[in-house]
Amino acid sequence: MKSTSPLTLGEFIIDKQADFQYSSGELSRLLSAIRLASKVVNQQVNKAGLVDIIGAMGNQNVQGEEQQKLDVFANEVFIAALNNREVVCGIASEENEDFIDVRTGENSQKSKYVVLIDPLDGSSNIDVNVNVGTIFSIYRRVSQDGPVQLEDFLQPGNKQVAAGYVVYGSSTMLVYTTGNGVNGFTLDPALGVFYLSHPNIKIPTKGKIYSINEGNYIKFPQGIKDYIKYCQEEKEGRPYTSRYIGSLVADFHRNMLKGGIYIYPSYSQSPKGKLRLLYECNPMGFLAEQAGGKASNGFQRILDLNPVELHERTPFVCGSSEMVEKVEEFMKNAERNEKS
Ligand code: AHM
Ligand code: MG
Repeated sequence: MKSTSPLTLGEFIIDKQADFQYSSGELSRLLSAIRLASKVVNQQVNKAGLVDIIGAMGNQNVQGEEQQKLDVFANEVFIAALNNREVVCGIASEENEDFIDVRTGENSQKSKYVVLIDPLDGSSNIDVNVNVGTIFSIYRRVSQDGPVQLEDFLQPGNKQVAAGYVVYGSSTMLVYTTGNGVNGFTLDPALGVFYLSHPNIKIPTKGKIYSINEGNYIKFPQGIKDYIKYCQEEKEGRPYTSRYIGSLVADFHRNMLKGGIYIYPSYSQSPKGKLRLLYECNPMGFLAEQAGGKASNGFQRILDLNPVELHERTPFVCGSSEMVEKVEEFMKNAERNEKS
């Protein structure tokens, strides 16, 4: 008799292992390590208001931004989980200046995978009890044996083997792809088990939500200003609804389920925007495409960009395919008008 009990993430990972030809189970073990680390971080995020773990530590991360205690904690937990279980040969984190060679044990020396993580994205939201998230991106190393090299991490997003995020929200979810669609799992906090709650997620081709920090309007490129005005016009099903949490994971998650667009454009002081290509945009871009959506820098597909440094930034437009195409149209028109 077929079981009617919900599928757990652990069971799902094992079931899907067969999708990979010649799979050694290494990717499954890697995903299991991420699952474990996310539960540990989830516990602390939930306790953020209770224990004295929040608040600025007084040091800054490599981007010169203030680091919160929970960022440090999440960073350590993810690195330790991946390292101790010997499931990767290298890790790069948004919180660390350099990548880490983790080939300490026999298995990690043999491992072919590297992981890039943003351990706690949207961390300025912690103090006010608003959603935060973890983002991860997995590649096969390109260098041969021996210590991992920078080139193992500087791969275009279209080479990702898997990517996903954890959203620590009103409930905690882990959403990931291995290139065969997107699946979402909700954590039962009493049992500490993730259950498959959102199988084969598809982002609607069109939506009614636009998510952008409109306070920076004056600094945006003309194409983005024009698109915002378009969203606000009373015409053909518009105006759209504006929703911006300021937590990429949460904004992306909502837009993926409901249909919408997330934009972090370039702005006058920062021609490459704010978000990091490797830790934020590539994994979200991979998920968006796997759910039937799109991700762009306004002109080009995010996943085709060739990274030149670990912490590089890029403008980011991501979500429902028709909405992303519309932004690209506005960007192209504005560029054409500026030239003429
Ligand atoms: P972080 O990695 O330092 O937390 O920054 C990334 C976050 C995103 O989650 C969010 O969408 C964006 O920064 C918000 O930035 P802003 O406050 O400039 O709108
Ligand atoms: Mg981040």
